[in-house]
Amino acid sequence: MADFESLTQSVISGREAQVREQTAAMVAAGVKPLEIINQGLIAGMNIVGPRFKNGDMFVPEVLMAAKAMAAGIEIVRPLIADTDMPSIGKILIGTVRGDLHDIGKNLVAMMLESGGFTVINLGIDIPAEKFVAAIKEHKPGVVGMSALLTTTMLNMKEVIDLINEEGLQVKCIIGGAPISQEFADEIGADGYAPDAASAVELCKKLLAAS
Ligand code: B12
Repeated sequence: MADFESLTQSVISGREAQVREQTAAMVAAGVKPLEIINQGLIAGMNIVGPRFKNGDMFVPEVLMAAKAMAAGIEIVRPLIADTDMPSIGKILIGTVRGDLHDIGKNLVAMMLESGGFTVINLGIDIPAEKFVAAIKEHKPGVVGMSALLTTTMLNMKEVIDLINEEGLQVKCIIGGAPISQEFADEIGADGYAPDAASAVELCKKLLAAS
C-alpha cells in the first residue's frame, strides 16, 4: 500500500492515474478517508501553493497537481458524510461580466478548496445581478471576483455597489493580473490578493475577523 508521503509526491508531480491508484489502495486497506485527504492529498497542494507563489512551479504544473488532487478526492468523497467534511467557510467566486478568462480564477478556487473552504464557482462572464442572486442563495462569507482585462475590471465596482445597495453581509475580494491594492481600495473591496496562495491567506484572515 502507498504511504502518505508517496501520495503527496504524486499530487505534487501531477500524476493523476497514480494518485487514483494510491488513493484506492489506501481506501481498500482501511485508511480513514479524512486522513487520506488531509495527510496525503491536501498535504500535496499545501506544498504546491508556496512553490507556485515563489516561482518554483508554473501554471501548467499547478493545474496538473490540482487535477490529480481532485481525482483522489473524487474517490474518497463518497465515503464521507457531508457533515463530516470539514469546511472552514464558504466562498463564492466568479469572473466578472464581459470577461472570459478563468485559468487564474479556477486556480484560486482549487487552492481555496484544498485549503478547506467550500467553494461555489459561478464561472465566467458573470453580471452583478447573478453574483447577488448567488450570494442570497448560498450565503457565503466571502465573494471573490476575477478580471483580466482593464475594461472588465471596472465591472467589479458594479458588483460591490449592488451588494451594498441590497445590504448584503459578505466580504468582497478581488484579483487578476491588472488588479492592485490601490484599485481594491478605490472601489471599496475588502481585500486583494496577487496570487492563489495569498488568496487563501486573505480569506482566512477576513473570516477570522468577521
Ligand atoms: C490565457 C489568456 C487568454 C485566453 C483565456 C483562456 C481562459 N480559459 O482563461 C483567451 C485566449 C480566451 C483570451 C482571450 C482574450 N484575451 Co487574454 N490572455 C490570456 C493570458 C495569455 C494568460 C492569462 C492567464 O491565464 N494567466 C495565468 C493565471 C494563473 O494568472 P491570473 O489570471 O493573473 O491569475 C492569478 C492572479 O491574478 C490571481 N487571481 C486571479 N483571479 C483572482 C480572483 C481573486 C478573487 C483573487 C483574490 C486572486 C485572483 O490568482 C491567480 C493565480 O495566482 C493573458 C496574458 C497575461 N500574462 O496575463 C492574456 C491577456 C489577459 N488577454 C488579453 C486580451 C486583450 C484578450 C482578448 C481581448 C483578446 C482578443 N483580442 O480577443 C480576449 C478577451 C476575451 C474576454 N472577453 O475575456 C490582454 C489584456 C490586456 C488588458 N490589459 O486589458 C492580456 C494581458 C494579453 C496582452 N498582453 O495583451 N486570453
